Amino acid sequence: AVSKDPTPAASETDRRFMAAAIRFAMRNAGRTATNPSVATLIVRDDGEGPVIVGRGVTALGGRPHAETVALAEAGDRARGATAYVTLEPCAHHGRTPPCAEALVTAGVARVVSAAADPDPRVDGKGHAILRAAGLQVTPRVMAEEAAETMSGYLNRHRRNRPEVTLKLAVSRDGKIGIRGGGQVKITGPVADAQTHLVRARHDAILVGSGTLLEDDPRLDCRLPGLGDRSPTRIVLDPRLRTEPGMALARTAGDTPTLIATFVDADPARRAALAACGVAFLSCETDPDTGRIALPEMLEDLGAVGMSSILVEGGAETGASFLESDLVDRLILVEGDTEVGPDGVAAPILPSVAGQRFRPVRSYRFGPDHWFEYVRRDD
Ligand code: AOF
Ligand code: ZN
Repeated sequence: AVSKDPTPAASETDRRFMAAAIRFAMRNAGRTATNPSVATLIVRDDGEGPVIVGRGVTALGGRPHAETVALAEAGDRARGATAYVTLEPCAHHGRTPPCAEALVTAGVARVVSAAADPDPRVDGKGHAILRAAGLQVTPRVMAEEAAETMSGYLNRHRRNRPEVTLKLAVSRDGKIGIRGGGQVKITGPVADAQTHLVRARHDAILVGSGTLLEDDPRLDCRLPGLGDRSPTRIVLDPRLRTEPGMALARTAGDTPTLIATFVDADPARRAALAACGVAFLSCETDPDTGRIALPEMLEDLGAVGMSSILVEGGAETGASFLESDLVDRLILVEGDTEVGPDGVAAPILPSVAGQRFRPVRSYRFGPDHWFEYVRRDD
């Protein structure tokens, strides 16, 4: 007797539905921490071609999981169906029983999955539960594309720290701002809207205290359709120069705000800011530079479940992440403006970024050029 192949190859149809699931997963990207945003499609074929009978994406805040939502929608029609999941179904008991068990109970016949789950509570155990119950499992279908949708989550498990994206708007003459502060407009409205979308997909936005003191920014993101959740705002402020009257402190009751500072920073200032709702992260000093020790700080942020941080300014902050080799992704937006001799030089330019980073995509937004890169070793 020939036993059934436990790992049937992926078909063109499989890839088509997985691609749809991966796009669907983006819907809640950045809003499911500490969980990744995962999508599930339940597909059945009653002889007239495959039909989606249930779909789910990880809910805001991380629960319920995608499978739970999709199975509820499919109901009885899940029996004998194929489930497309962008991440291996979980194997642990959380607020609900494991998703792998739920798929078995619902009578799903086959599971096609994309990314492997590095969470030690899962890590192969989800697929094992499915196989032990007699389901067919086809793993690693479009794994790379799925990994893109949860790169922060995967990074946190791999490197034990959040993924760091450095984003800089650079003028035609290589400047990111003007000395002494004051806002200079480098990019146009389309690129700026895209920046807000990128912010929304991160757990936190980080700036140095210099940027804060010069610009007094709010660093929130208000985009129609995305609700009113803004990522945590983090300020690198070793000597605690942030003042309680600044926009960031005044809005700390609405948007989580975290100041990374030295342990011995001014206790009175600290108390005043804490009264506004600001939280603190006590940091170690890098013995070489006298600055905040970034690897340790990131490890602490990873330990509280942060998966992705967008570093947005200024030049010195960007340079210190680059020098410490902590930049996993780089976004450079080249505007069609000139700042002139009073400008602050960008810590990295589009013309040389390709030497250190691998270009992955680029767009044109009106007059601006948007370039995205990832680490060479990824
Ligand atoms: C799934 N489907 O949609 C997601 C999964 O805190 P908990 O109990 O929600 O568990 C978090 C873990 O669940 C997370 O580390 C990852 O392993 C998995 N995420 N799993 O089956 C989903 N978001
Ligand atoms: Zn689950």
